[in-house]
Formats: sequence, C-alpha cells, structure tokens
Amino acid sequence: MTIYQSILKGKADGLKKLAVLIDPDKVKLTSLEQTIQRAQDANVDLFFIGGSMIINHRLEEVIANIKERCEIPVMLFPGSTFQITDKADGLLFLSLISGRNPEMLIGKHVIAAPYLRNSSLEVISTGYMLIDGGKPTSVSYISNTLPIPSDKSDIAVSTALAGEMLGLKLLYLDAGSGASQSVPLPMITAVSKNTDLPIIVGGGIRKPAQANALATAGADIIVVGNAFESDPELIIDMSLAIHKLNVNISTPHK
Ligand code: 1GP
Repeated sequence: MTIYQSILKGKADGLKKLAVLIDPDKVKLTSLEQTIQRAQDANVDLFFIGGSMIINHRLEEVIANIKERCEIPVMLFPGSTFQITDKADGLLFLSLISGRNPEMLIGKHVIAAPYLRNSSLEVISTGYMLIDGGKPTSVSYISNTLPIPSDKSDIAVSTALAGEMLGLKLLYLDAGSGASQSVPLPMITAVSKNTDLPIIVGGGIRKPAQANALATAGADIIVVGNAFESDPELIIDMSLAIHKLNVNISTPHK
C-alpha cells in the first residue's frame, strides 16, 4: 500500500494519525535518537522532514538516522527545492494555494518535477494553506505571502475547494511553526465538511487535548514539531490523545 493509499484508508475508516515534524536544521542528534525511540513506542504514523531554512546540510543524515532505527514512513515537507532527496519515502509536493506568489504555486515545482519523475519518491500533491496563527511566521516571511485570517473560514473553504477541483490530493492547514494559536476548530470543521480530501493540520500544537480537539473537529493528520523538539517524551501523550479517537473503530489504528 502506498503512503497516500494508507492516508485515504485512514480517512475512510475514521482513523486519526500523528506526524512528527523534524526540522533537520534545528534537531540535535542526541535528541533525535530519543525522538525516534519515542515515536516508535507511541506508534507514530509518519515523520515529516523539513524547515524554512538550510543552515546546516543535514537532511540526509537525519533521514538515515530514522531509517536505521524504525520503519515509520518518512515524508519530505520541503521549505525549498534544496530539501529534496530520494532517501525519504515520499514528498508533499506543496502548492501554497493560500498565497499569490507564483513561484510557490507552480514555479519551484517546474524546477523539481524532472528530478522527482526519476526519483523513487512517492509524490503527493498537497494544497498548502497558511492560516494566521497570531504572529508572523517564517513561512509567511520567506514565501512572501499573507496567511488566511483565522476568522475567515469561508475563504479557507473556498481555497480548499479550488485545490480539490484542481486535483490536489491532500490539504495542509498550517498556522506556521511555533504559532501562538493553532488553526481554529470552526475552520477545520468547515473545510472537512466541504471537501473530501484528507486534511493535515499543524502549527502551534503543544498540548495533547488540543491535538485531540483538532482531530475531533476534522483533521485527519496532526503535525507537531516544536513541542517535541523541547520535550520528546510528549510524543507518548500526544499520540495517545489522537489515537484514542480510533479505539471505537474496529480496524486497528495503523
Ligand atoms: C509547521 O505545522 C508545522 O509547519 C508544525 O508546527 O513546529 O509549531 O509544531 P510546530
């Protein structure tokens, strides 16, 4: 089964997933080992690897570390075309559909497409929507785009619909790394009621109860980065809070 097929199956079965985001630029190798161990213990569903900056060139080293230690699929979540390697299993081919920067909508994709076609990566086209999380974020600054205002669920729904009609396969609603507020629950509910695509939600998620509420509102995959960088042990409680939503469903959560 491909990664996308397992995401679609998860959505069809009502199973919620947790993705651990690792920024290869920020992570320390000692805490990476602990993070991988906890992710395994907690039955984490996916690793996302990426970030806005490339100061250290450690992408492949981080992926090799994960691959040596576990079988959790590794998806690239690239901040730029420099963050592509076929050492990962797949790639979120992100089009920044909340913005109006043509480079982020299609330009970078044209540069990357021939490489991706010849790589072993599973490429999943993803409508990436930046949502105002209460403070300026690296993504907004680097991409030179404005986020969707957090109280404008109608704009989020219309953007998601357009992405779906254009044939994108996933939606990623992101309040941005370290956001003060995560994506609002009413916005997630509105988007999930109006589209059939699996929905990834991330940005500013620090508490297990918050992750549980976001998944209950309609998020299919919850992404957490910063909170695990400072406390890898939190992976256990975060995973429980999300996966406990799957216990009344007959299929096991993976
Ligand atoms: C950012 O959605 C991710 O793109 C994760 O954000 O680091 O705030 O968890 P955090």
